[in-house]
Amino acid sequence: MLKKIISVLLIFIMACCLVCSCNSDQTSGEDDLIVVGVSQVGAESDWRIANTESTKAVFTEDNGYRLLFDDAKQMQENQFSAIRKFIQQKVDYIVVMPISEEGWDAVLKEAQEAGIPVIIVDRMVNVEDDSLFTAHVGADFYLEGQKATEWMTQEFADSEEVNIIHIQGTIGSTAQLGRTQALLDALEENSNWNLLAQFDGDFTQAKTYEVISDYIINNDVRPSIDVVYCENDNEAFGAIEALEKYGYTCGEGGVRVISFDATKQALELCMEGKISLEVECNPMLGPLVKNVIDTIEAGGIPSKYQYVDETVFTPDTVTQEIIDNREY
Ligand code: GYE
Repeated sequence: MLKKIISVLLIFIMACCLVCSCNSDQTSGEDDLIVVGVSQVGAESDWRIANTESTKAVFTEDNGYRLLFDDAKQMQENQFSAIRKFIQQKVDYIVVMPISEEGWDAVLKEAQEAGIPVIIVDRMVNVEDDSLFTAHVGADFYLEGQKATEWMTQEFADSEEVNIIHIQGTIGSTAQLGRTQALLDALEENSNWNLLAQFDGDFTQAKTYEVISDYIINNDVRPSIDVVYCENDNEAFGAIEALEKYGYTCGEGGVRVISFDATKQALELCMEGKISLEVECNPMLGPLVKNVIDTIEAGGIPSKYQYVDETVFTPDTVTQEIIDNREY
């Protein structure tokens, strides 16, 4: 009888162990790695590619992590599905680079109920309850825009009129909202600035090339353009390509192209004088995100909002050394 009870108990214990190991799925497992699910925007720009590389470089097995990476291909619905899958997989942390600010309450609530800390990276989310995320690591996009408009104010201090074309980034993303708002505020303050046209360039070279080309072709009178305010470098590449194709020169004495990000390729164009102002936006956020997780793992509380320091470059200030040392 005793033998029978012991063997039944043994079978029961073995069955429990089996169930536990199946349930643990991607999480702790046998290897004790910290499992991080990352939902990335897409691969729309050089900035984004650098941001992805910076994230992948820190969350390695050698550093003690297992990375589950999902590329949302610029569709926020894909981000929601990826996050729901991470919750099912019982990851330890969720990292999200949100496409646009709106629509996050429900899915972040699900992560909170599952007890998984969420770290928002790069752009922000607009949620009713900010306990839905643990920390935000990114940039102050309005401040970036202000740096650009301050430069314009100085540069065009003696101009009677300033004709501006505005190429926006992905509509509803924090980077677009901040950079756009700074320009709109400056337009209010400078009555001699004219907004000739405003287009959605979706942060891509191809779309920007298309909208600027169409604008030039569809105008009966050749437009006189002083500034093209592009909300990222890939838009600036598309703008320069289109402007040059239709006979404009870019730089001093021609169209002043303003851009954000300051990637290596853009800094080269800045040194050549074709981009008149580069407002830096740092994509190398991986180490900061890792710090947030390491702080939590060590029992600490990371600071809720972390902004990176950023500078500006003009053809006069950018040097070959800066370009050579650029990681992205
Ligand atoms: O400027 C752009 C990218 O959100 C800061 O997204 C980011 C922006 C960046 O596609 O190049």
